Amino acid sequence: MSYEHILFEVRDGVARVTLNRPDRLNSFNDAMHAELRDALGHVRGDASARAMLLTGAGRGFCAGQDLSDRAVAPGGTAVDLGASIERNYKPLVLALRALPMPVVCAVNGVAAGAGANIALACDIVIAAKSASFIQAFCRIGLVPDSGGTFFLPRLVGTARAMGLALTGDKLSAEQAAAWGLIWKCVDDAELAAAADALVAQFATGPTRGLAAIKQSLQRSGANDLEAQLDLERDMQRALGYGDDYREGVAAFVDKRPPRFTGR
Ligand code: T3D
Repeated sequence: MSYEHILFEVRDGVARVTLNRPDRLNSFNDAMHAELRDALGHVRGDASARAMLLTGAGRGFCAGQDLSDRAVAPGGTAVDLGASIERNYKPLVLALRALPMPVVCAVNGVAAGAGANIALACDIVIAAKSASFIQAFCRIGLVPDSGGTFFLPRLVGTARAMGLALTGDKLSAEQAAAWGLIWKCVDDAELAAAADALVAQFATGPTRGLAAIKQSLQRSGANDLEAQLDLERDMQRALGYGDDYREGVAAFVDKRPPRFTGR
């Protein structure tokens, strides 16, 4: 499949996906969803990909659903938004969460509506100082989707989640970092280098171990302590038989940097 609305490459162990409809602030139409789904399928099936970077082209990260596809003439039939979620947004969020590698989101500008929550579905979010997060749904009579009602209260607590979702106020990247909504906020000029450094670190890291960290943290919200201790035991057992653990220990003992293969 050739891509028109995203840029995609896998290089040096890193899959790079750039949302690329800058004149529409990279808002989603069906075609961009289909391309992104296809690209994520490639990432999942490409053993050379050990980390992923998601970002946006131009001045915005993503403004959510392309609303020009949603205007209904008086008397016209409304679009079934549930079908849109089922076909596009839900599989996208689940695919990002399930990728067996760290997914870094570099938020280069405004992230609004589903754009904000797709960023939050990634494992690590770094944002440029000029970026912002807007739960824009309430402004058009909708509920936060793409996991917004799941991620927001878990990341920032109910009070802040309610405030963001009910007002649709713009949250600056600096405030988002201060609240713990995202990992880090950096100067605009430093965003690309900071994101590159992170994905390069992950792409040479113990991939199976990093994937297990991601999965175990994702599952901790639904588990009680004993179930989570069991999960940690099972993951540790599996990882303990892996090449990367052996290499990590050998490198420590030899006082040299490890050479992880991702196995
Ligand atoms: O529908 C379903 O399938 C259900 C799922 C829904 C998921 C959702 O995401 S619903 C929420 C949709 N998104 C929004 O409500 C956000 C709409 N956009 C904005 O509120 C503002 O654009 C921003 C706050 C994001 C940025 O504001 P600003 O002032 O920096 O830029 P702008 O001038 O508003 O936008 C620049 C251009 O992008 C502009 O086009 P123009 O005038 O230059 O030709 C604007 O129309 C376009 N644009 C921005 N967002 C969207 C968009 N075009 C289509 N859809 C958009 N979402």
